[in-house]
Order: sequence, then structure tokens, then C-alpha cells
Amino acid sequence: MSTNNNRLTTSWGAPVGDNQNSMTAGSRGPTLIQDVHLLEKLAHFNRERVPERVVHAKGTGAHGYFEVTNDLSKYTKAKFLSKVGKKTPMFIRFSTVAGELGSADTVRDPRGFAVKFYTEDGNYDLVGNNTPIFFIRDAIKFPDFIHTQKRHPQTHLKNPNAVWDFWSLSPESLHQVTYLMGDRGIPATLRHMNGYGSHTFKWVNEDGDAVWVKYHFKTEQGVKNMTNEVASKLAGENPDYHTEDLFNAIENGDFPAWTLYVQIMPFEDANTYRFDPFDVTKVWSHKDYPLIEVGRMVLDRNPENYFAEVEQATFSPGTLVPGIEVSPDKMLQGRIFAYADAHRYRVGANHNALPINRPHSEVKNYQRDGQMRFDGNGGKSVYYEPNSFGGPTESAENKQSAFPLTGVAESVAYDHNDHYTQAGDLYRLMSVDERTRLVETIVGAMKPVESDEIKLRQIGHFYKADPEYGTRIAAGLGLSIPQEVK
Ligand code: HDE
Repeated sequence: MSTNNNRLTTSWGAPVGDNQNSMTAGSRGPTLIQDVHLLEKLAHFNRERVPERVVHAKGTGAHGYFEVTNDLSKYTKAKFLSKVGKKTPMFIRFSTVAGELGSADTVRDPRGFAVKFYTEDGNYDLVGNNTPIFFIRDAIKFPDFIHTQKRHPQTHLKNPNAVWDFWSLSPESLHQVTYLMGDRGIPATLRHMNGYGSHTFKWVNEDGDAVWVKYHFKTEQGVKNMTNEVASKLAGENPDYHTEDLFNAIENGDFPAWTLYVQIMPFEDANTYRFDPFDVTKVWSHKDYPLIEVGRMVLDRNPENYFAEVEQATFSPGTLVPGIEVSPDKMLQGRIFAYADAHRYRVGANHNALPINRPHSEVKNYQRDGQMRFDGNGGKSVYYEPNSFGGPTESAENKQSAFPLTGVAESVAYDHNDHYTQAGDLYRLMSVDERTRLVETIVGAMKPVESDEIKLRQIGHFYKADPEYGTRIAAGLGLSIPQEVK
């Protein structure tokens, strides 16, 4: 009778007799196919990896809570924001954008800042970055943009020609390029950077009145950045530096926190604002719409298991709760499709039932079956609607708010095309030293570009943002300002 009360088992729970030796015909003989433990062990091992995220593959996460510090219920009926002192559990995943799962943390790249709030009304996902803007403003360009950030189809090497060719042909990227090539392009740690929803979202209150909002998570640790030199050294010596820093800080009880603010724009202002407030390559002036405090996010618990809680976490801008809706921002609209589609492909149709993604509120619907349905699948309860058997029904007060529409349906760009003022403002906001580091970083990044045509096109954009900006980049590249932009 086995005395081992810590028995190793197969995935079907049968005790394993020998985990050191395959079953063979004699000590030298061929392996027997009936060694089902061996077969299962090898076969499961082949299936341990799920597809990595096509962007934001390298990341790390932490659990925590969000506490309301300012009652903004006059603007939104979102229950988790309804009362000062109200606490909501949350999970965050930080990430880089372009690198693969095993790439270095300390690269020059935006950082993903994806927050899942497990609210009493279902999950709310705020899937942002550490930058308030983005490179493009129409979802249709995203696959092409990401192709330029990834590897050349022949050499499998990163390709600065593609990066700068795309950016020089997409002037809307200039603002985010300036932000990315500036000091904040490499955060010192994940704790010393801000987070942003980037897009414009819609808040709706109990009376159905709507306002437009932009989210700002201000780090309470203070913004600290990393120089190119330190970043390159760490990328070699400790490619998981940011991951390790966050884990150790929380493990040591040094819980990082952010204060969440919103900018609030009255609904009607969107029609008259000096540029399109839904264009995610632009920021709203804080003079026009000052920051209003909402609450605090504190990270106080590390994941128990990376794969279960970080790799399987699925965030989507379409994971919304009553009181929070999307704006017509073309990037945000595209993301609503893309994320849930990515999750169904990468994790499976029932990804929202996984522990890390499962809401803390009750899930009641008529969705059944699908791969890996491990949650009882609704049992014998009624499985269609409408029905006469007391199944769950809609609650009309939770419909998305109605809003007026204008215009002709067509493939068309935003009609505001000033891509230079805000990029120039950002350059002029920088200190002398920051500008010098910015110019050095851009010159270093553009030097490998083979085509002078691409370089000159991009220099033209820098010059239009600010003549000094363009002139310094041109000098660094040994080129002159194109006549047509002077
Ligand atoms: Fe993403 N993005 N994205 N993105 N994104 C993904 O979803 C996409 C954009 C962001 O930690 C993917 O699960 C499109 C802006 C974060 O799991 C994918 C467009 C912002 C994360 C996807 C954008 C983001 C992602 C990859 C253009 C900041 C990681 C796998 C319309 C506001 C979330 C996945 C995590 C991940 C699509 C642009 C942030 C492919 C189509 C803008 C933080 O679905």
C-alpha cells in the first residue's frame, strides 16, 4: 500500500509509477507506445505555448485596487466611480509594443498600460499606453504600421528604412515620434511612468447626459527615464529589468501607485473645438480642459503564476460598463473589433471565463459550448431568449446612450490636418538638454536609413514643427533643409 501522500499523477489523476525511466523492451530495447505517461508528458510539452500577442508580446502584470477619491457621479453612472472611498479590485499588464515575448524591457518603445477593473457591473478594461497620443489615427493603417516596427520579411532584421519611410509618409505620426524619441521613450522602471487612455471616451450619467473624457494616470513615484546608454547596457545584461523591478518592489511591500485624473469636455464642444477631439494623435490643452482627480490605483499583489495571470489576461477597449462608452475615434472603433478577435484566436472563445478574466460580478447569458467550456456551461438552465422560463432578460436602462449622427458614409480622413503645431509645442516645451538628447536619439535612429529621399522627407516634417528642430536633425545627418519646406 503506497505510503506516498504526495503522489505525482497524470493529468487524468492516475498515480505515476516511474517519472525517471521510459517503458522499454528490456533496458536497451525500443520504447513501448503503451507508456502513456511518457506520451502525455511529451505531447503536452509541445502544446505549452499559446500564440504570443501580435503586438505587446513582452509584458508583466500585477494585481491591486482602485479607490475613488472624488465623486464624479454627476458625469458618469459607472458604479465603481460612484462614491468616495469605494474600492474596486483591478489587474494591470504593462508591456512593450514591438518586441517578441523574449525581447528586452529597456527598448525605446511605448509601454502598454492595460487595466482591468473587476467592477460590480462587470469588467471595465482601460487599455492604454504610457503616451497620451498615438502614431496614427485610423485603424486601417495599424497592420502596416506594426509591420514596419517588426522584422524585414527577408532578413528577419529590424528595418529602420521601413520605420522612417512609413513615418515620413504619415505626417500624423510626428507628435508621437517626438514623444517616443524624447526622454520618456525609455522609462526608468514601469513604476516611474504615467499611463493614459489616449483616446477620447464618453461618460454618461443617470440622466443620459454625456461628456467626453480623456484619462491620465499620474505616477506617484514621479516620472523617471532611462538614457540610451543605460538602456542598451541593461538590454544585454538584464533584458527583464523592468519585469524584475516591478515584481521585487511589490514583493518588498513598496507598492507603486498612480493617481487617476480625467479631462472632461462638454458634449457640444466636440463640434467646435479647434481640431478633432477624437483624433488620437492630438492632446487636449489642459488650459481648456483641466485635470480633475478621480481616484488612486495601488498595485499590491504579484501574480502567483505568470502564464495563468499575465499571458492569459485578455483586455479589450470594448469591455465596458454602464456609464462608460466609446467615442467615434476611428482608432478606438477599430480596436473594439481587433482585441476580442485576438483573444478568441490566441486564448479561445471562452477566454472571459478564465480566472484572471472572469468578472467578479455574476455572468448570466445564453452563450453555450465552445472550446474548453469548464464552468458548467449553464447547466440545464434555459438556453435561449425570449423564453417563458425566467431566463435573464435585458435591462433597458443599460442600453448604450443614443447620439445624433451627421455626414455621408465614405472612406475619408479627419478634416483637421495640422500635424505640426502640437509636435512643435512638445519640442518647445523641452529643456535645452532634453532637446539635445532628442536630436541625438533621432539622428542615431535615422543614420542607418539608406535613402536620402526618406530622410529629407522626414526632416521636412521636423522643420515644419519647429525650424530649429528640423535644422538640428538635418545637421546631424549631414543634409540640408529641403527647399520646398523653407
Ligand atoms: Fe493595441 N492591440 N491596437 N493599441 N494594444 C493589442 O490585442 C490594435 C493601440 C495596446 O496587455 C492586441 O491582445 C489595433 C493603441 C495594449 O494584453 C491587438 C490598433 C493603444 C495592448 C491590438 C491598436 C494600444 C494591445 C495584440 C489600432 C493605446 C496589450 C494582442 C486601431 C491606446 C494589452 C491583443 C495586453 C494589444 C490591436 C492601437 C494599446 C492586436 C487594431 C492606440 C496596451 O488586438
